[in-house]
Amino acid sequence: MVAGLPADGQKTHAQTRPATGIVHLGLGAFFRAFGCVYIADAMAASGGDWGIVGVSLRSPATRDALRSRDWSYTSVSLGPDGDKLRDMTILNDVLVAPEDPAAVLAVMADPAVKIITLTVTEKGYCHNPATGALNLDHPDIQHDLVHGLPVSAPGYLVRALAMRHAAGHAPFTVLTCDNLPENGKLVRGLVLQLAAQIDPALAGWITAEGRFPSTMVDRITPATTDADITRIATLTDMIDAAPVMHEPFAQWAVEDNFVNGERPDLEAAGVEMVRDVTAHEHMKLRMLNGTHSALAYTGYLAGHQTIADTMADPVFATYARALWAEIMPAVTAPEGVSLTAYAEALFDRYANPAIRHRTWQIAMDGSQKLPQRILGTLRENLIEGRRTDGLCVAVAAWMRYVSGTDEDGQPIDVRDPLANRLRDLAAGQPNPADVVTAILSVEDIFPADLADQLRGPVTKAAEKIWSNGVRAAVQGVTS
Ligand code: CS2
Repeated sequence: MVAGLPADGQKTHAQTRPATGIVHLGLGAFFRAFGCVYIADAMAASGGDWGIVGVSLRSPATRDALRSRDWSYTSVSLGPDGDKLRDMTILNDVLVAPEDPAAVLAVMADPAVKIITLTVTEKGYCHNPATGALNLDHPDIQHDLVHGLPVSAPGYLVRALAMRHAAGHAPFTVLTCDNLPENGKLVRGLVLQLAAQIDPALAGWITAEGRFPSTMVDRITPATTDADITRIATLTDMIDAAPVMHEPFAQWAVEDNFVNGERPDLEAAGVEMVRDVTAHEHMKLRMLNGTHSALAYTGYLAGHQTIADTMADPVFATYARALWAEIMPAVTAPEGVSLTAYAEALFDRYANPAIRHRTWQIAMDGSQKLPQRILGTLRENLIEGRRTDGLCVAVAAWMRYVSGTDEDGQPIDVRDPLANRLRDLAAGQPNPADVVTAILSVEDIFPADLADQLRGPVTKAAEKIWSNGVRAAVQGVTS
């Protein structure tokens, strides 16, 4: 078996590739398991030149892994009736931005490119998670304000739009696929804020001509492991260093608002094209991502490796149901959707034992995730006098998690842009109430009025966790 050479001697797919119409920023597993699949289906149904150039904004690892198969990779759906493998040939090239930022700008500025898709994770937008405004003090934004060759995602968008403006080309559509509330509106605001600092005329042009549809994206896609690579090699008799593993389920809702209406035939691939995606987004962020984060912090602290392991523990299965009961009153169902059925489906998706989605992976970047996943629901439930105990246990468990030591006294590898600050705030506090007060003072996460309201109930949950353990605290939450 030789890397890059299929055992049966098939040709690579260079000859059959569609021309590039999309540049994707942030080429992780998720977009390759999700957007690439939908876009390939759209082209299979209706044609079009929607090949994709992927860009990694930081590490060369994905590019290096994909290179040996000439950017093709296997997408593996892990269902109850076994694995379904599909060879994906939609990527035309993969660039690593820090190696050659000018090459990235050049392809983004190419008028044949109509859409820039993004999955750069919450922190990649360099915004303040509590307010949604661009963080002008962020080192990457500071850099991008003065240098023509950017480092941040907003920087790439603005500099490439400037090149298109200067050349008299239409702008591209910016299609963000990150789990942020009203993500299109958010990224539009960030791009306009940065553009206004660089060139007010550019900002005016983007305001008039730019399009930033919001989207709701959903497919559970754990990070690929070495064991996955070995297993897929055995199944295919071919070494693929970059397969993607995902659940069978996928849902994509997109606002139909593209520059000159130019886009793949997404409907043909099953995408819901809608006028306003807010209801879908809120439902997904609060009911899926909110409970995912809650189960990640509590499950991790209770010693569970994956979400499926966590759900196999009856105490946590009951907790998950209690969380959905708590969250549902703060969600307006999209037309034709039953929230109860949505929650039931989530239960089954989480319990899928073939999906090894590590609690540690989901626990990353909590400071960037909590506001839209959990705090919005809490705020509304507090105002309406509804239950908040399940989500307060989740917030307290996150505080315990970011303090950096687990319930056995072992260090936790906390990955979060605010990790050091949060750990220092927690360190040396004499009791859980003080940890809660210290962490609630971080206004990038907790606006002051919300912090005041949360202090009492989160302290109560923290006291339970610190004295009896997270399992007991979770057990105390019943719907
Ligand atoms: C997860 C998401 O890692 C996380 O924070 O909650 O990646 C989640 O799996 C997806 O949003 C599902 O669509």
